[in-house]
Amino acid sequence: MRPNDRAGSNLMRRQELELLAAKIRRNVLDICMQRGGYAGQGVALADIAACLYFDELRDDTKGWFHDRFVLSNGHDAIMCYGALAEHGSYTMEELRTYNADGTKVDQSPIEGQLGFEITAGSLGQGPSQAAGIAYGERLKGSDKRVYCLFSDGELQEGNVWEAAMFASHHQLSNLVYIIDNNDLGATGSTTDTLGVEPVPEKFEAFGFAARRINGNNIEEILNAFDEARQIHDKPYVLICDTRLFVGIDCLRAVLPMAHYVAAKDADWEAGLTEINAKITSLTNRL
Ligand SMILES: Cc1ncc(C[n+]2csc(CCOP(=O)(O)OP(=O)(O)O)c2C)c(N)n1
Ligand SMILES: [Mg+2]
Repeated sequence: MRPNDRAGSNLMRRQELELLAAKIRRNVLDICMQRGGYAGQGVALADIAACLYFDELRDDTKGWFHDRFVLSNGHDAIMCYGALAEHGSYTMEELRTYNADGTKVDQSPIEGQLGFEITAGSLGQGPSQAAGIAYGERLKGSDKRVYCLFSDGELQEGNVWEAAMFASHHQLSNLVYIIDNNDLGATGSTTDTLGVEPVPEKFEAFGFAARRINGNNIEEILNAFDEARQIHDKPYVLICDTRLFVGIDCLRAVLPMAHYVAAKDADWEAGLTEINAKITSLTNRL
């Protein structure tokens, strides 16, 4: 699907994406309830994933994407798995081996695994690699756009700021950084451990066009991607404010706001019941 090519109104486009986001949330729970995983991030990022995979990234002729997506914070692979299941490039059966011994569905993916451009897990690497890829695409004269998701925890890594300097110096307008700005790192709030704010102003000072949005508002996400495509002389950064488990209220109410959450079977079941009801009501609305 190409951006803005969808038949129907903007309202229809938004409603379809809301349904896809709900299905991604369901897939994330289904995958994580087997033996744990980064469900809080996957659920929170579902709206961004729906807009990215099903609206913004253009298709190629082989059933894959023309544009390139670089995941930097490997643990957010769960968001990609949830979306790629809807895309049809992974089956749920395969994905349910996530986090199992010997699985090919790693919690932090490796380069070459379907859907993943780089080996992620050592944080802070994606923004530089994505900037290099964007620079390379431009040297080749290609029109491919490069999108890189990384986290507020990664903003604490110096490498990210070297990449920002490089991207801006080379006016890489084919590069879009997407930041999961959830005020959370490995051991607690980034505000408390090593503050990263004000994020937009910092990137603007490095020469980026920056937009801060609610990462769970589909309209705001689509508008930002539209805006990014209109900019031709600098890279773009989309700062998405999110919080773990947004979109599944019962899990938000009972689970701790922590980098890795161990939920009980009853929590997973309650989350699935809530999201399945939402999927039914969003389907009926279309
Ligand atoms: C280079 C590097 N340093 C430290 C770590 C250990 N680590 C794993 S997760 C994490 C916190 C990451 O913050 P963020 O990605 O914002 O976490 P989230 O909000 O998704 O829970 C850290 C420091 C790492 N993986 N890589
Ligand atoms: Mg974080």
